[in-house]
Amino acid sequence: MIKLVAQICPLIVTAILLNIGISHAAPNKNYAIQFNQLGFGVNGTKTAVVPETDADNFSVIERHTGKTVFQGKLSEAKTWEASGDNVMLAHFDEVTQQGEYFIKVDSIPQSLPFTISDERYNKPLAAAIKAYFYNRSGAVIQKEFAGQYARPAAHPDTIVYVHESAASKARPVGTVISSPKGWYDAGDYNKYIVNSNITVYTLLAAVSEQSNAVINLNLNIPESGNALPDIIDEVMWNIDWMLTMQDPNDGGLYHKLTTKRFTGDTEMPHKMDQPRYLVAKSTAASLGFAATMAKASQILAQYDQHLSINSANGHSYSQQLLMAAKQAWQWSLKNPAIHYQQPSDIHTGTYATAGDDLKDEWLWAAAELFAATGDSEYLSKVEIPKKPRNPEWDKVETLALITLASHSDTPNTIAKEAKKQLTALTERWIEVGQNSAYGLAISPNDFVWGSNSNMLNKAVTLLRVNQIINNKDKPNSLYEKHAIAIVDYIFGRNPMGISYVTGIGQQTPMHIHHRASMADGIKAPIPGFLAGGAQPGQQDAKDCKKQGGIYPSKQAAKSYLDHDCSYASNEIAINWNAPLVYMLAALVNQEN
Ligand SMILES: [Ca+2]
Ligand SMILES: [Ca+2]
Repeated sequence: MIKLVAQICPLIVTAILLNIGISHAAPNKNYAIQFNQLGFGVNGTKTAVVPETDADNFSVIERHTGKTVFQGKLSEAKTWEASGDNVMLAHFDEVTQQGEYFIKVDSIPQSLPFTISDERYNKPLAAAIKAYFYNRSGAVIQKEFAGQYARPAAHPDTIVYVHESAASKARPVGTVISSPKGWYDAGDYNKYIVNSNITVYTLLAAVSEQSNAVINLNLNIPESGNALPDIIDEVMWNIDWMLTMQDPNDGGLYHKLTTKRFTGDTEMPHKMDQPRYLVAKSTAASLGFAATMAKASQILAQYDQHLSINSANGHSYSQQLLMAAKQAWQWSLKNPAIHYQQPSDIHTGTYATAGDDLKDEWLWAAAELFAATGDSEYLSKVEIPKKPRNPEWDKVETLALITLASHSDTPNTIAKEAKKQLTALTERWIEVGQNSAYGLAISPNDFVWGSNSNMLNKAVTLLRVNQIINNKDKPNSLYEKHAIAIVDYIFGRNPMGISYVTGIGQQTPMHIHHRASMADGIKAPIPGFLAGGAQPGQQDAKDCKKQGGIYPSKQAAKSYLDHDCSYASNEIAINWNAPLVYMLAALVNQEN
């Protein structure tokens, strides 16, 4: 991350609309009627956004017969603060016949076609997980698994140098360490622990909470056909690397493994050979690692029979993870507030928590270690925050609250307060959604760097909190409605009229800021990546202008540029794809 700073043969129709790798045009402003480009589930909510018009009604028309199958009244026009647009909503839940349709409103060009069908999300889910495979460091990306995106192995990281900022008695400056595997963090080729923590954690939450959708998925990766679910194989590619980032001498975590500068803007990874360094230990990296490995130890325990045993002490893989978590916690107790500070000769991403009291990281590690061990000592100093926030790499208290509220052994007073705060947080979002012109629980201030992921984290949180505070058999439909509406936003119900995931949808990003996609000479970007999304900072606007990339608007929800110059709106990142995976898995479970 550069942030320094039909009854008409529905299967065929679906196959056409979901086809990965067909050529896509750039977003077309003529598609004024916006909706989820993957279509709608047979029994699901169906909403389209229509620009303000004098017309009162809209029609849903069957594409192949031209027959009007439904007529409805448009909602009253309202302004969406995030885009400045006046829009009306068209609801057509009543249309439940599988098929291909379009929407017609007088005086507005007819909409793109869409399908009504189930099983819309199976292929997108597999693609969103497979994206991690393409970002593997140290792996040959073979043709049989990657087709045209095959490439040689790169960044083996078997020779990595201890940077001055990370030097210790046992590992002085220049000590050579082997730190292989892991995923490239984003559009760049570096690897960062803080961002790996929330990414792995979120993917593991999907494995445990949406298991039916992901456990049997064949991702067509080298480990397909072994004894482990492919999603576990993929996540372990990064966990194995993360374990090498822990100093065995004291349990602390190095913050990152990077070159000194961002390199190779338009070079394939295997052309890069600049030296790489382990840089500075930090408390945020160590506590987040403790939380993530404690979670991983619980979820991977059921697979221990297929995983390696430590020959020195006989510990199973999951026991090794828990030990690593405890050692990171112990290091943090001795080093409670070491914020990452960028050394003067290092210029890669910071993931710095300066100005952050790390209370949320402490809470997260405590909650997960308690859940993994049952040892209430971890909760002795726990304070439940009054204003929990939407999860992000540097805001993790809500993840802790969900664990504390759902664990059966959590002391009553803590569980009760956690539930109370989670309820207050999510009810505020639902209120926004109920009053929104777009029908979305999205506020203008959600348009931060990586806004698409920010919104998907809201959706994930809505579903997870719904499971906790509402009866599992009778979930609160507003929680589900607004979680799903956010997925609609991602796939096209947005002012850009774009499906923000590469290769998935009818109008998709073609020029993501992702080095391999930029350098491989292939027109279509590597599929399954979520673009960062609109955000009004437009930090790259000057540089992009020189390259012919002009933002269409200063409005928050339109501050998106499908140009590879746009690291501020069109980069990809491992933590951004993770809540996408979670939501797609949840929807696969719902529709299949
Ligand atoms: Ca497998
Ligand atoms: Ca924090």
